[in-house]
Amino acid sequence: METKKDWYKDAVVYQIYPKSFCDSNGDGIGDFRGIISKLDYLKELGVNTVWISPCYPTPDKDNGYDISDFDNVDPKFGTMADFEEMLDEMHKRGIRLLMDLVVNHTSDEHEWFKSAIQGKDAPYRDYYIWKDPVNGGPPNKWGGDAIGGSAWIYDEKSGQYYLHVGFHYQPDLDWENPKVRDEIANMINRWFDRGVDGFRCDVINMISKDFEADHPGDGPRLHEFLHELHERCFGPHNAFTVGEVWDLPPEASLMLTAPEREELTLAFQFEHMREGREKGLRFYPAEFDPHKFVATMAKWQKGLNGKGWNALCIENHDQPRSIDRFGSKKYRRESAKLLATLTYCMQGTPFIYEGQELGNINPVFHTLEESIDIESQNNQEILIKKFGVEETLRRFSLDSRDCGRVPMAWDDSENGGFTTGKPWIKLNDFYKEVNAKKELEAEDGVYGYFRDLFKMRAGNKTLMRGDFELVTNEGGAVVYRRFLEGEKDVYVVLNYSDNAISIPNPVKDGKILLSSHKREALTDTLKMKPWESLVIE
Ligand code: TEU
Ligand code: CA
Repeated sequence: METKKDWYKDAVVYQIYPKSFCDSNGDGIGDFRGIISKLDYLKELGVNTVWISPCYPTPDKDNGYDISDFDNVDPKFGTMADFEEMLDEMHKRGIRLLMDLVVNHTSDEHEWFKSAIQGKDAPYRDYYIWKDPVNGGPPNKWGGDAIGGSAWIYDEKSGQYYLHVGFHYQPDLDWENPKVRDEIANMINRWFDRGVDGFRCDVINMISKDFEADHPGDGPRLHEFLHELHERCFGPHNAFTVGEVWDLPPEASLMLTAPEREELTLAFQFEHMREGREKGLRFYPAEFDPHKFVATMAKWQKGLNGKGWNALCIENHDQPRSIDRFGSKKYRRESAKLLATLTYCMQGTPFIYEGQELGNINPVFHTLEESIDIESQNNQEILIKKFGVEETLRRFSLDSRDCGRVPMAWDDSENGGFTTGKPWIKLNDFYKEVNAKKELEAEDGVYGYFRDLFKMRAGNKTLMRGDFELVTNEGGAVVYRRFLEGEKDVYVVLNYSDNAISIPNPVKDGKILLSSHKREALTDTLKMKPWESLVIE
């Protein structure tokens, strides 16, 4: 597909978690043919790019983020021919595809690791990170996935430790080894040869490590390794890449993404996702302050302005639903619309997670077994010890990664139209109220508002390229301005609260571009209903 440079600035990205999106063959697992059946639904929404979470062969301990073969697709999703048909059907609709690049580690069932663990001289041994014991124990104090555990696993056979900064079944690849870098670069180019358009890069700042540092990641050769990938893979294919990196300030993020760096195109910033959690910690809810949330997003708008580009994201497969965290279940549709208007009218590339366009909300975990994700399992014991089972279940229903992984509901039929079989994970308890059919039919449905928002946005140069200025951010009132030389200013006016409030109209003789409450006229003082959104120029 012909792609102009900087096409990422015009992208509207929709993340598909393939296991939970749409099952076409009744095995209870989403698949490529299921995705093909929903491409018109995505096109109509205004999506022109899809990020698909990993669909490579995997033992599925981390739902595909533990890869056992980089060069194939997992048979549960279909055949390579099905994948290629899906990609072709996307391209026919002007939809590009970003694959999930998970190359900091492999599954411990990857053939490389199965060989490496055979002994010090085994083939592929040096593809992984092995260290001798230090003072009879792990080489350093890095923590692993089990709370309080080590990131190092002792291998009796060789008397050495190997590293996993992720979960225990995800041994880290040794990027210091040029053979590893060759393997990965060649694999990436094989996916480009199949026609994919770019990659979301999983925990990519972990690929370089300083073993003396307190934490893994952001090591001394990170930029060198990324620049090498740009030279060998991303640049020649004019690819769109977005890095998953945590806890970087804007200036550090720019070191990864400023165009002149020739490393990544964008990097997710997750600082705003920490609001409403004690020290940003999952499962430890705290008072949510909407104005702090907005202020953090505004900080990133300023931080990257003119030098980089934001990835605008409030949901993904690791996060609970944004309405539960940052919105209001009492005002479900209104708050879904407000959060979308707040986020996607800012400067950057929108990323929507499957179901967000429906105003989806968290399921309820009634038993500990229902939340199957390893992060829930790893934290279960300590949470029960601290808070008991009931409170642990409440916290799972607030913040487990499974909150966003229960299947998409397409209608209110059995299994929400996701599958005719037994779904691999529980359904959302609310699928009869929140499903695509209902949202498409409702005159105030969330899907229609997202569609109108993206259409309005795509036709407005100020929103697509303009700069950002926060005007008001208190007492429930949020007002920001987008501005571009030679174009009309655009104002986003939001009532981010449960109360009716008045906000001075920032535009004289303005025109309504978008209204969550189908407002027809503007007045000097805008009497805003709870969670009402307005876009004016
Ligand atoms: O996520 C890494 C990561 O940052 C999250 O796991 C986060 O640390 C955690 O959810 C905070 O509570 C990526 C993938 O998005 C995730 O799904 C994988 O499990 C992980 O890497 C390992 O590949
Ligand atoms: Ca299936």
